[in-house]
Amino acid sequence: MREKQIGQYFDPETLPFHFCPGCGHGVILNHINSALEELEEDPRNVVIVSDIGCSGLADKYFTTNAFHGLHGRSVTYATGIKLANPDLNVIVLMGDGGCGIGGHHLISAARRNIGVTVLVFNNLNFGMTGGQHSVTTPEGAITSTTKNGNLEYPMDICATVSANGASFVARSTTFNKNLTKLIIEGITHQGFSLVDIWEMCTAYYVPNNKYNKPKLEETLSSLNFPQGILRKRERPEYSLAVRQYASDQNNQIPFDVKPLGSMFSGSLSKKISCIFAGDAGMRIGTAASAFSRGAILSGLWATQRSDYPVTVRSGYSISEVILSPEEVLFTGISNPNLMVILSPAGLEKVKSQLSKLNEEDHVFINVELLPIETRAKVIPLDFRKSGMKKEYWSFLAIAEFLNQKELYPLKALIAAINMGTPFSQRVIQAIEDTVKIAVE
Ligand SMILES: Cc1ncc(C[n+]2csc(CCOP(=O)(O)OP(=O)(O)O)c2C)c(N)n1
Ligand code: SF4
Ligand SMILES: [Mg+2]
Repeated sequence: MREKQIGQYFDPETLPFHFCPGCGHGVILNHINSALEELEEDPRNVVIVSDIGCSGLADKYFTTNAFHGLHGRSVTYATGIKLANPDLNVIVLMGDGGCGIGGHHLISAARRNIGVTVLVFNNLNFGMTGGQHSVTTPEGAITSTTKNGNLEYPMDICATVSANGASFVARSTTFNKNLTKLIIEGITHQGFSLVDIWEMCTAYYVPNNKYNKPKLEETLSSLNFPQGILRKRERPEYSLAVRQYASDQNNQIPFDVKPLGSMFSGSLSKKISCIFAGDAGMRIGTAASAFSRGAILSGLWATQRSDYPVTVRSGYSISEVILSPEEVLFTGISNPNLMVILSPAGLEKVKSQLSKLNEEDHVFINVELLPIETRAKVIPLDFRKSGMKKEYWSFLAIAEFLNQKELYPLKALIAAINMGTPFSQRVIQAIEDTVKIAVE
């Protein structure tokens, strides 16, 4: 483990790097830290978007905002974040593997000239998964997937984004003393900026190729890949251009999210954790969203997490909702208080949670799924009485629940439903009237 430099942007509790000894990733992180310190950026204004791989472990060392998603997609998340709030300083940390897997995202970001900074941790192989060759592995290089030497020509990341409109492009190695300065230039540039940083994977690429600093420099010059600032030009930055366009058209920006106001008053005094379980196509997620929005409109806090199999139109659909009079800082549910179960697939998926419920908790369940074993109060619901299609059952169940438990007014749920996809008046009326579906 390397000694880690402690700065304003690293966790003050000294979290040591978990990279292999001599790995270039730590060197780059220290330069990023120095760059942010020199810029005196407010950490709350910085978002580090990390990719996957050893380089993807980097965000946890920073005391900034962070987003960690799928391999190769970091640039897409960064684009969304910057579009939503152009004032944020969005920095993507991705490996050469991520550049290959998400190559087209990189090109699109460059074309758009979205104002994010991409720092490529280019160690010429997939470090985390065992040193396989990547898009930047030089010809002839030995990796675990090119035992007799790589036959492919390496991708020139800088030339690729440059040719596609990037407005700041630079290349460096971790041995460059001025790397901090280069990163600062990238961060302060208004449009899309990328710094391709060549470095050492001491676990795989270095031993496989008897690699060292002179060899790295030699590779760069034999490929005719220059170092330093390779492109700097002015082009309209995308998130600002979108806003300019919208204002010229007298339009609202579609992704300018406005917070929901508080129009009703809720009577919830402590946190309640709810699980909705049904089939795909039963609008479980939509109903859970309306339930959450209704709570927010009633002055409460709400979080929602959804789960469904890869197949969107078949199998289970689950939504977990937490409502609270106070801010919810953890969105997971270990012990639910309320379960709404509508279908066999939904029941199968959440069955193990039933034993965690206590006497004061509730299960609102399709009567056809009984019997179940639980200590909670079971309220059987007979949806056949409503004459409504399955896709509206979860709304009816929520209305019934609100009617019995009075967490917040039914009017708030209706207002929340009306904010989403319009329903037929008949359905709204059924929810409003809380069609009696509970079995007496
Ligand atoms: C879509 C996808 N494909 C493959 C993987 C498996 N995977 C995890 S890390 C990794 C290699 C990462 O290499 P790189 O981006 O160069 O980062 P490094 O580990 O070298 O820092 C791969 C292929 C994955 N997580 N997701
Ligand atoms: S496997 Fe390679 S990239 Fe990963 S920490 Fe070790 S040296 Fe660094
Ligand atoms: Mg790599």
